[in-house]
Parts: sequence; structure tokens; C-alpha cells
Amino acid sequence: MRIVSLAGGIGGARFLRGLLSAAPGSEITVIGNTGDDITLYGLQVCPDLDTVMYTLGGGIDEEQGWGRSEETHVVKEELAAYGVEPQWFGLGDRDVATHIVRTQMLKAGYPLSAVTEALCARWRPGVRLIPMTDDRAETHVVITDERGRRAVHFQEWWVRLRASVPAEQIILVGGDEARPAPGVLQAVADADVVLLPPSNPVVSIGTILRVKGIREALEPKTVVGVSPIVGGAPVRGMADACLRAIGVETTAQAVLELYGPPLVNGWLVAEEDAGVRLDGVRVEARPLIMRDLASARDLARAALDLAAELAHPGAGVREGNAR
Ligand code: FO1
Repeated sequence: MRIVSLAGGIGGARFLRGLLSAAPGSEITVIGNTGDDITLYGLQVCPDLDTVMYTLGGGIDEEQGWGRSEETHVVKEELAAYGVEPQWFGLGDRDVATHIVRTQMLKAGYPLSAVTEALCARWRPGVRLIPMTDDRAETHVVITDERGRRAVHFQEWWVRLRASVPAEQIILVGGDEARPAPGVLQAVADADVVLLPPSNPVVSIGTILRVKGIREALEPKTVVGVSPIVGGAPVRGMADACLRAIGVETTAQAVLELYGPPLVNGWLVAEEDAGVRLDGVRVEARPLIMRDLASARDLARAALDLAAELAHPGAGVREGNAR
């Protein structure tokens, strides 16, 4: 089976680990969010791509959900000793190597999609990881604080400010010009099913959907999404602060409406949100908390089962393994 999954950071990566376990032998293409990317100390950092690559490749710092396991921070301490800014965003020593390889390949003229393929040759994530675009598309946030009204990089709002200052606007700098990276639209066209994991609906899934042509390519496909909101709160992260910024309620219903029926055909919600309804969408209640591989696998399997039902109404049985 050919599966395409959009993905942001931690929630998306954990869902993908469950998907690999639920659908072994499937061909999985991940379209990764690059709106979080930031250039720091001259290095190109791609947090969401790296979280997927490290998580599926076995190199992730499990409890942080980002960065490398067995990490040290000597470079970070030395940079601080030189008084180099910013000091609110920490790169681990092992992680720095990834950014050095990425930066030198970008400077040599390789597109981000080729760089990501090269990095994945080491990590072997078991999926094909493609950035949503090879072009620059960076999420910035308009805030008003003691220095007045200004736009800051998403990471400054997210990491330094911890979203404590309201986001008046969320802007994708370069978003209007960004084109899907090579292979993205083809993978969607070839897909048997498309999944929207419980990543941040605004700055991850929402960002990918803003790249020209991606939403349109997805609409004719069987698309099943997993609500990132359970009982009125995000499962993790600060999706509520992002949803507030675009005037959307923090509910499973509101996020479904944000994505919309032409895009989403199936929607998995938590049992407490079983009342969610939208014409043209099949909603099913399932446990959504991924506390370990087994629960992530069960969630991914539920998404695939719903997709199979939608693609072959009344089949009730996923092709390949009858119950
Ligand atoms: N998050 C933090 O809260 N503090 C950090 O210092 C930090 C550093 C960092 C370095 C590399 C990387 O790939 C991710 C990092 N993150 C950090 C997480 C990052 O902000 C998030 O992973 C995404 O941007 C949101 O999904």
C-alpha cells in the first residue's frame, strides 16, 4: 500500500513510528514541514525534518521529542562564552553535525530535498522524507511587546517567549512563492491513502497545506486526519496559542472545520469528543494518546482502517489481512 503522511514535529513523528509498525511493508512518503526552519550561527536548522529523521532513525532524545539522544552541549557553552546570540535556542553537539552537513550541501547547491535524502541515507528512517518545499518558507509571528509591534521568527515566539505573548498574526515568509519539492505532488497522486497526523494544525499541517498546489493535490484523495486536540486542549505543544492567533477555537470540531471536508474524508477524535460532526466527513472516536509504540500503532491502524472503509465502503476488511 502507498501511504503519504504530512508531518510536523513530535506528534507527527510519534504517529509515524506507529504507522511503520501498523503497516510494515507499505511504501510511506512523509511530506515534512519546513516552516520551523531557522538559520543560526550560519547553520540551517530544520527542526521538524530532523525530529522525523531522528525519531524513525532511532537517534531522537525520547523525552524531549527533539534533538539527539546522548547529547552534549560543549559547542553551545562555548558560543555562550563568546556571548554569541541567540542563547535561547540550544544546539547539541551531535545535532550540530547534522546542521553542518546540511549547510555545506546547501551551499554547494544541493536542494533541501537532496540534502534530506543524503542525511536519511545514514539514519534509514524507513520512510521517504521529503520537505514540503525546497524554497525558503519560514513561519514568523507578529507580536507587540515592550519593543513595540514586530515580527519575530516562530522559534523565538515558541522557544524564547513560550508563546506567552499573543500571536497577532502568523505569517509564512516566502509562502506565496514556495513550490512543492520534487516528488511531493507525484507521491500524493500515487497514494492509496493520505494521513494527517496530530501535528500542530496551524504551524505544521496548516503550513504544508499553504504550499501552492498541495491542498489541491490532496482533495481528490482519501484523506484521514487525527485530531491534535483532545477535550478542548492540545495533546502536547501550544497548538491552542496558534489556533487563537487565527481565530479558531481549540476543539476537535473547529480543527476539522479548519481543514474542511473537501480535504478531509475521515476524522479520528478522542472518546470525549465523540459528538464532532461535519457533513461529508466520517468521524470516529478512538483513544488518541500515544504513550508508547503500541498505542501509536493502534492509532495508526485505526486511521488506516477508516481510510479503507472510506475507499471501499462496506468492505470492513483492510486488504491484505482479513480479520
Ligand atoms: N525547543 C526548545 O524548547 N528549546 C530549544 O533550545 C530547542 C532547540 C532545538 C534545536 C534543534 C531542533 O531540531 C529543535 C529544537 N527545539 C528546541 C524544538 C523546536 O523548537 C521544535 O521542535 C519545533 O520547532 C516545533 O515543532
